[in-house]
Amino acid sequence: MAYEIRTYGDPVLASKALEVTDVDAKIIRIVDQMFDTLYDSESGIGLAAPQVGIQRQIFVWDMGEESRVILNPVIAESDGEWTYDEGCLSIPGLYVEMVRPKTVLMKGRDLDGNEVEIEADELEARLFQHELDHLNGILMFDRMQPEQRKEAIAEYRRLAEMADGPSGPGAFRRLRAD
Ligand code: QAP
Ligand code: CO
Repeated sequence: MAYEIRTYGDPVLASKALEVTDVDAKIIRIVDQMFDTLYDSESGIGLAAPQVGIQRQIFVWDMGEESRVILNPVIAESDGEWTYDEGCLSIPGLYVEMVRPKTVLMKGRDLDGNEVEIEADELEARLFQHELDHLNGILMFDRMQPEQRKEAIAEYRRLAEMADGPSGPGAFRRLRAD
């Protein structure tokens, strides 16, 4: 069963996720439901647990090849610069050009509890950095300069209003976002 995706303004998106200490049945179930949520979403390629209201260091991704999951990820190394129009399932409709490192080395654990190391560049490296930010309560807005941030939030509010109408779920977001 899919979870509901939390959107900008929901306090869980600004909170830090806790480490996963053991991979029990509950964690497996959460991961399964995160995949259901990712595949139900329109064109999502990555999803972090806080985006579905769960404060655990877990994210899932699928760039069209296979379903992947990582627990307790850290970025051990990063290098270069790459510009990309970044989007987020929790900020639907908004894409903002952001510069971040081009290549990363991510370390974490898989569902068997084994250590994993993944080297990535460009889109996949961007996905890892973006999802890792979610686990630290960081959204794209937090990575912008004050001017760009003000504009991006205003633009997102316009989009949310168009999507939901003035008394729809967007009203909640507008209140929380202040
Ligand atoms: C994170 O993002 C990411 O606005 C994953 O209306 C960011 O899956 C990976 C999405 C940058 C690589 C580069 C966004 C879907 C999906 C939207 C996503 C939308 C519908 C975003
Ligand atoms: Co996101």
